Amino acid sequence: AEDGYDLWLRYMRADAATSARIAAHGQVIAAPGDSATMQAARNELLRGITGLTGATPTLSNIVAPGALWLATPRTAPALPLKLEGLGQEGYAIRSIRVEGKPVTLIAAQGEMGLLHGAFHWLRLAQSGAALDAMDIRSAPRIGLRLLNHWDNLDGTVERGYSGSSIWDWWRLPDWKGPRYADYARANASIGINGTVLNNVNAKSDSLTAPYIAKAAALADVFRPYGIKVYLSVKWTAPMELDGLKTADPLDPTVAAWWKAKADEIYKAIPDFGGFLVKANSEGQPGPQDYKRTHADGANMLAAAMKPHGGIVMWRAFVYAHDNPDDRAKQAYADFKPLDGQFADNVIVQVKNGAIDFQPREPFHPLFGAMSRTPLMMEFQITKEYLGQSTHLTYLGPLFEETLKSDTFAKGKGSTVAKVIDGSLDGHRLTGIAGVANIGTDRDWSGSIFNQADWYAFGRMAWNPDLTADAVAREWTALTFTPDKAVVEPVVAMMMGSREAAVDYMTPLGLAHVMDTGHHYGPGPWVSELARPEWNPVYYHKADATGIGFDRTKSGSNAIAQYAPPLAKRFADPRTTPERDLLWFHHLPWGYRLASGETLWDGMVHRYDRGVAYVAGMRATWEGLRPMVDGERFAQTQTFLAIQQREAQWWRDASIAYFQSIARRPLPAGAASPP
Ligand code: GCW
Repeated sequence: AEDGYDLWLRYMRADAATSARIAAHGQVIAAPGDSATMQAARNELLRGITGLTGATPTLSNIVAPGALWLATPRTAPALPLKLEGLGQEGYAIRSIRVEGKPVTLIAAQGEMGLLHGAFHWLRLAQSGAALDAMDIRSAPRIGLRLLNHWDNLDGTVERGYSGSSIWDWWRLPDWKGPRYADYARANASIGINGTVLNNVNAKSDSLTAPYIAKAAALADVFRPYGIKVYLSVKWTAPMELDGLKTADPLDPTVAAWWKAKADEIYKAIPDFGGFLVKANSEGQPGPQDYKRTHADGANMLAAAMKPHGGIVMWRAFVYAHDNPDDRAKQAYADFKPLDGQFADNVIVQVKNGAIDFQPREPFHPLFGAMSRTPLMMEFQITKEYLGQSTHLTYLGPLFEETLKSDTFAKGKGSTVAKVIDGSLDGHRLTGIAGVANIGTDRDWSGSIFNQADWYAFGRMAWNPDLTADAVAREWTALTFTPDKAVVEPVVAMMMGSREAAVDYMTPLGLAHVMDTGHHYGPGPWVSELARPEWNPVYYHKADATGIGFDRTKSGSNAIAQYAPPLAKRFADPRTTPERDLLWFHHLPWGYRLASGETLWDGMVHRYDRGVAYVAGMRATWEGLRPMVDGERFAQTQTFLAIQQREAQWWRDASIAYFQSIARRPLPAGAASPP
């Protein structure tokens, strides 16, 4: 449909050649088995092949020529390929011959692997790829690949820009609308295997019997697709729900309460995933209120989960007290000393960016610093600081940049990806979370292009080595058409779009200059808020002498939280990557950038460059009018116009404000002043 509801699973009628190819390899589906997962795999193949070719394939238990054959060692004991190392979710796809006739075998150790393999095959079919001579093996590199919904029980979504929560709490558990299964299909198609249903700013109600029953109903819908349900919990729930006098994690009555609660949940949801906890952060209660540590708190919950195989994801996004010095240092200060103290079913969830999901931050210094603790990555898919629903700012490059960042924890090549996939320190509990951008909008994500961020998160969670470019290509082919005339320009737009947002919002390592509360437009002048680290002026520190946050020895010395080779690099503005310059240094307005221009002139040029990029995207999109259907064309066209207006607003407001401090003229060639 043209409204975006089908996401990247559109299965529109393919051109004659592609359609013939798909039919040749998928006119018979041999996928024996009655389980709900096998039904899901068969139904998806039926839906996909029928949509793409216009002809419905036949289902068969016999492997006929031209068949797609889905098999596990249980249904086919003598499979002609090795499945070792693929785990329960991985799969192999291979073109083979059965009695001399071509057959496509999708094989896996278990049915969940077959479902993922079916989605992979459909992805190739839909994007017009060759379907003969296939030889693919794929298994996820990261164990927990989760969405975090910041959905409140009243139907609102914190930092949600695409309507209300898709969880219809009021009519659950009885009414399970079709959207839930479509949500599960979309997630399974990109390898997501779990979802935290409610906001980390949690309400105790989510742990009451009625809500457990509602969560159980959702878990029932998601189970065939391999998606487990998790809940965010509020630290003081035992006090709020059952009148306990304390929430001290070392108090036996508190531990007993959580144990009973865990037992109750597992009775309703036998494969419940576990808890996510935001504690002692932004006003949320936590173990520190009782003079206990984050480890004391996490381990107490972990003990309640343990008998059931559940886990605890404990967030490291903490800033509970004033940080007159440097808020970026607190997570490391609180957590690094706890390395080695967490139970084996606890994983610490570290936000991408020591401040907060900025358009650009250097990787969080906790990655690489806690070798005895499994750490999971928390990305934000919803674009709180990147233009929210309307700006086209593809997040693939942001994810890739962070995952590829080298922590130097164990020498060169100790990338963030290797920290979180467990390979650097030999952890078996591994995970990655994305704060969802999903809501009740027809297109789920607030815009067609925001769907790409959900897609990219899933694909890169499965394989953190995928490039943003490759993922954008896939997504564009599936979402619009495999036609190069569309794919090339759209991918080109997407790939530069995040850098453009950095340019017009926070060039050269600036951060957190968005206006207060909503975080939408510019507000670098804001200075009057109660806590120092709520104010943008705290982050850019612009004054008559220069601009930037000194995180070297002469400043907060946050650089000391990085491994020595990096700390050394960041100590000197000359060896600091220019993209992070003002994150680490306070520099004179006349400081010379690598280009030879002054810092002030370079800032202005970047603001201008960001605006110009958006103008370029608009022009590119106009050229695609004949090739994109009306509704999706019009939405993007309008949103790009909004983005251009707002990039200009960002540029004008930022320059006017900083110029009032720097007292320097605009450089030659700059766009004229507002
Ligand atoms: O990014 C900030 C948001 C808050 C959010 C918090 C967090 C859920 O502005 O809305 O609260 O981070 O991640 O806990």
